[in-house]
Amino acid sequence: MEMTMRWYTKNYDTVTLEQIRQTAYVKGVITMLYDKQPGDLWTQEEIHALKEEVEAAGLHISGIESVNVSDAIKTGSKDRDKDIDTYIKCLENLGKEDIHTVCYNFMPVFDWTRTELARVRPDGSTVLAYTQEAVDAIKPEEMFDSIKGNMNGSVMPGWEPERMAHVKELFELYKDVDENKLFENLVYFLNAIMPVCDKYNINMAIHPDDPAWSVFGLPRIITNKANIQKMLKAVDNPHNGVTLCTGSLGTNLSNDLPDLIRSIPGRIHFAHVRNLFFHSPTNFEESAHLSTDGTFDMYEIVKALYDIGFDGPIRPDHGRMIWGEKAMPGYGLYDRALGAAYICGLWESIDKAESRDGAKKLTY
Ligand code: DNO
Repeated sequence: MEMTMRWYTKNYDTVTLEQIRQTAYVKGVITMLYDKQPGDLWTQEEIHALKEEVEAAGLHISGIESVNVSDAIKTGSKDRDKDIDTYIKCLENLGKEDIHTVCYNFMPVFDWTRTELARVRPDGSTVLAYTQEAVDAIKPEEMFDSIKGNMNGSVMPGWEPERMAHVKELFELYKDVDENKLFENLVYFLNAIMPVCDKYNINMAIHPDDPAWSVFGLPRIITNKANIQKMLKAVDNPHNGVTLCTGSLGTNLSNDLPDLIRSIPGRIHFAHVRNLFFHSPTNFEESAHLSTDGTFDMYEIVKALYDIGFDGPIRPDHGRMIWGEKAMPGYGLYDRALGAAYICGLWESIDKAESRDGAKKLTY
């Protein structure tokens, strides 16, 4: 595995490349052209400039999160082929710049959904949190207004104000799209992009739906082992893979994360590793990464990734806001750096224990 950290580019992130560079065990960043809307072309020059900036700081681009997929592609409307052509050109330009991991999602309207961005934990840190009761009590178009006060001046991915201003119209676009239709549209999209992925060796890593169930009646299709396996089988190409996001798939307590990881060897191209603390199955908050602070057994999760020979980029996911930091909720420096150190510690100890038995070599 390669430890990485997400970086939202200098105009949008409070965290600098220099700070990431000094987080000794982080060698690469996960980034994107943050000004781009779904359906926009990413030119090779723009990608090259981003790459040079990252490399000048002594890091490299380990992957893109995300090249977002347009609503026309997700709904299968008449513009989808045009948008797929543009998407293919983006992939081609990324491939030419030697970038080989691309995260994306196929969630309708909202990307991830949280009902609170600054819930206070017993130790005074603040975290993102979700209760189903809060979602049930609100109209989708009120969602953005209810959380925007805690965004710390940031533009959160998937919650761009311009997009959120049109939530009602977005719901209208999806009114005839059920789970089957959404799945068919995903397969259509994947089949169309696989040739360019084969040509440039690009691993597509779909991000699971977060939370892993339907919100506001919208269809959700990447929520558990069965439907992930179905998606991988429908387009059975090694470049069609997943982002194993523990904090998203783990929202559904019936998902056995280590078992899910072990069930799809070779198809996990990117990993987001974080922990959640549950008050009830539908009321959870994002804890520190350590097993003892949340509900998941992080050792077993990292061990499963190790055992399947995972060698892609991994990143600590949302961190708590600690030590007075003001940053994009979930994306401060301090707690993500602690999370990255912890995951590296787990990895090293697993690796040493295995190597004593003559099994595997240190891979990071
Ligand atoms: C939230 C992120 C998601 C993720 C997208 C991938 O913090 O994990 O926004 O980047 O779903 O396209």
